[in-house]
Amino acid sequence: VEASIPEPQREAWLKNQASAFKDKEGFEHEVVRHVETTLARSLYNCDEVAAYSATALAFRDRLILEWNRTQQRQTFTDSKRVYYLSLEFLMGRALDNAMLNVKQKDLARDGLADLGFRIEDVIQQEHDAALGNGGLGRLAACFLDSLASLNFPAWGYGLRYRYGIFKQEIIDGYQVEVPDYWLDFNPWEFPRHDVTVDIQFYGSVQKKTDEAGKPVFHWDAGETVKAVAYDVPIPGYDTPTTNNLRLWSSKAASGEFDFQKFNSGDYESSVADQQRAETISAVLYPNDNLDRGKELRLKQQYFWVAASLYDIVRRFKKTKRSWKEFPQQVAIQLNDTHPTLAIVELQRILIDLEGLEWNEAWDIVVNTFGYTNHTVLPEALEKWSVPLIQHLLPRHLQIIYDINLYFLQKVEREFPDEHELLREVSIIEESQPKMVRMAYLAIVGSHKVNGVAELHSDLIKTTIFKDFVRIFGPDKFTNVTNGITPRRWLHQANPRLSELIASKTGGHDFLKDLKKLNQLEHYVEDKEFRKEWAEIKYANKVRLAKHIKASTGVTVNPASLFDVQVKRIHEYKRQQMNIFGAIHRYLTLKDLSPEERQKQLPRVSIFGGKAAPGYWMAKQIIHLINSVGSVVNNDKDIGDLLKVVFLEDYNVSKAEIIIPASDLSEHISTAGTEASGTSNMKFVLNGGLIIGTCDGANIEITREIGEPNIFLFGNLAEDVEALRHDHRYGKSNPLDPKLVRVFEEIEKGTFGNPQDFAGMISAVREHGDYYLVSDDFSSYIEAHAEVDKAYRDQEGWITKSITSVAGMGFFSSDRCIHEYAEEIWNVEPLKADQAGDA
Ligand code: GPW
Repeated sequence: VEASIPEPQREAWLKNQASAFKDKEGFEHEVVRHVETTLARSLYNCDEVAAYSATALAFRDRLILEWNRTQQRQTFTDSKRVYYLSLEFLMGRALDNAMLNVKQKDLARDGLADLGFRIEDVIQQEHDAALGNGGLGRLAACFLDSLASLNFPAWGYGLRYRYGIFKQEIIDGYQVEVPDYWLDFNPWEFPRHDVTVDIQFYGSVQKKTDEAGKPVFHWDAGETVKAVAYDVPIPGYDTPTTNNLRLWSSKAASGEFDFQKFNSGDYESSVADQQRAETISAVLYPNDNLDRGKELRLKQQYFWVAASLYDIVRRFKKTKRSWKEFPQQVAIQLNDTHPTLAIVELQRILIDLEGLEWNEAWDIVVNTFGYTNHTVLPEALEKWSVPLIQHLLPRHLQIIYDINLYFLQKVEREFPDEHELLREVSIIEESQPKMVRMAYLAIVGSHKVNGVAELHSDLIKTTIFKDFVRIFGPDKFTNVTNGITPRRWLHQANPRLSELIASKTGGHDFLKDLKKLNQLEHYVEDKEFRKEWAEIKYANKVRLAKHIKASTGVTVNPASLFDVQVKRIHEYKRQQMNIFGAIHRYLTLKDLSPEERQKQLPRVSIFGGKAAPGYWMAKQIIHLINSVGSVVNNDKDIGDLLKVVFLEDYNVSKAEIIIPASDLSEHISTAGTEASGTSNMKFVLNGGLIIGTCDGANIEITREIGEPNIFLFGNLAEDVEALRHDHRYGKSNPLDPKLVRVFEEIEKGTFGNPQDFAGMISAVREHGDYYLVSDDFSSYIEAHAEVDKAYRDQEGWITKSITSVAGMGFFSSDRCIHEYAEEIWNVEPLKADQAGDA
């Protein structure tokens, strides 16, 4: 490529190559230049927003240079690329992360100070990029950080939603949803108006025959929409790699709008066409762990998958390789079943557009894809109705039927007498209407299927996918326990703790090799170290207390035990059990004499999380938490002994304040329901202890940090089925009197109109207690008593805290990415010299 450019031109280019700022002066120069030119402002009207904007632009310029070099190197080395397809990327803020990853934060702090700004205030001006719901979206973001930090040639593909997850406001104790329009000013994306793909929908399929008499299928589109690429640079930590996250935005294929219609006076429909196209990428669906089967969602999925595959195939074709080499060049990971249509789309490209034989194409497809499952909850398993797919994607439905036919033929050959089995494993559910089971399609079309924690991966093999283990053999199924990036979740969120750890483990290498944390074991008894450790936690609690005061008006004492549950509100995550427990604590305190009361340990119960707008029970839980808060927080008998706060609009940037400040966090899902959980890892990495059930990654955390350092309680996954059965047939144990009293107090109206909370109570008492709150309540309360006891022994608590952090090396997302690379993708990172160090 380079040789094709004439020498004098090359010289002119190289002489004028852009370069990144190298020192504080260079940085200040860039900031002032952006303020004065890009933003058209000056010294006299540069507020914090403008300072943020200019700083972001200065860093963006820097990233894009690295981005360009990275893309050139990856093309030049022609190595296999990983493509991570996810409908959600919950990135949070980018500036702080960019400054830390390129190791220029100190320089930026000094430079901004010279210009009259505090870096913390500047960082705070950024709007979160909140293109995700919860754990699944944040996992994708952590994986991008690790892929770049490990020098893997990797791309993320997603949708550029105009509206991310809604902003949550709490008004009179109720959740109110406000749209999150975040694109007003976003310096982190690069529109690529030249990178577009036309995406078809609807229409019909014509079957013809070619010269050789072979049938060929032609899909005549009923509607075409344009996908436009927006690229977001993803810098690695202390690496030359800056990878790409490509987000697709939809617009009308015919340009602005239909002038024909416009000129003939039909303004409205010409605008309507344009708006219909733009609607596809307009909003993120705000459901976590729930499939609602909406047509627009299916349109989003196909739009994104088709644009991404077109892009991937186009890149592959430039290498001029034969099709059978495709899986040696391309690995595509499906983040849950949301991108499963990619399997069908690639098969369609290969047989309909490229003319490959079915079997040859299917081998390529299966060897290209890997599928990650993130849930066993039946209501979250995606199914699309056959009539809907028939209408929207007629050719794809035919291909799905063919995939199913060949698959069922294989099953019939191998299990000739098991007629039930065919119905059980069919990709098509024979219901009314018929439904396409996307998880089954994803399994059949991938070479590896993984769960996200050991228990979860075992569960999928023995429950929802057990027949597929028999059909494909156990080797197709594997586990990759989730992880988190220590860069954002320790170094960025908790800089003082990161410095302290660095001072004892030989610098910041632990951020790239988290197993190095185990060296902290040598300092467990070190007095100075322990003191500093405790001081850092306290300072983080002071910071959170300020935030609580500012956002809720409640004053909390930082010397109290901070007990935190922040995550999406869901019955399976059991925030209702937590608030019932808090009520129990309140009633117990009220029972005591004033003298006895003063001997109790002060606590703050901190909640945060969004409820899906249509999830009535989740909203009721939020309302109860707020109602309990307004009673407890104003009770003179109680004072500092108990505060209950609900922090509004929990998101990534708030997590960065909350997580480092927790003493105890709650991961209390019904055993077997939380696939992994990842905030559990973040809390422990920041020196907080956890109270939790034997569920998801809690089990592996226990193994790594040791039983004495975690407060486990509750029934086991293996007992859940029998307990539910007992509830259904009225054979359960009577309710714990403590829980009875909590219910009575709610029903008396102590926390406002009992009618408002009747559903939560009857779910437990009358409707089968599906999430086993009554079965786990006693042991939950006992575990909290253990927590109180342990916290009173501050020295013992600090020992647990340090020992736990020392054991957390396993939970880096870098370890996950290595496992995916080795077991599923068969890719290697670029070596240091290839990656650009040379
Ligand atoms: F239902 N998860 C999530 F599996 O955050 F698709 N949203 C979702 O819609 C789903 C899963 C889905 C979460 C799991 O609940 C959590 O346990 C896990 O740690 C996380 O995905 C990442 O694997």
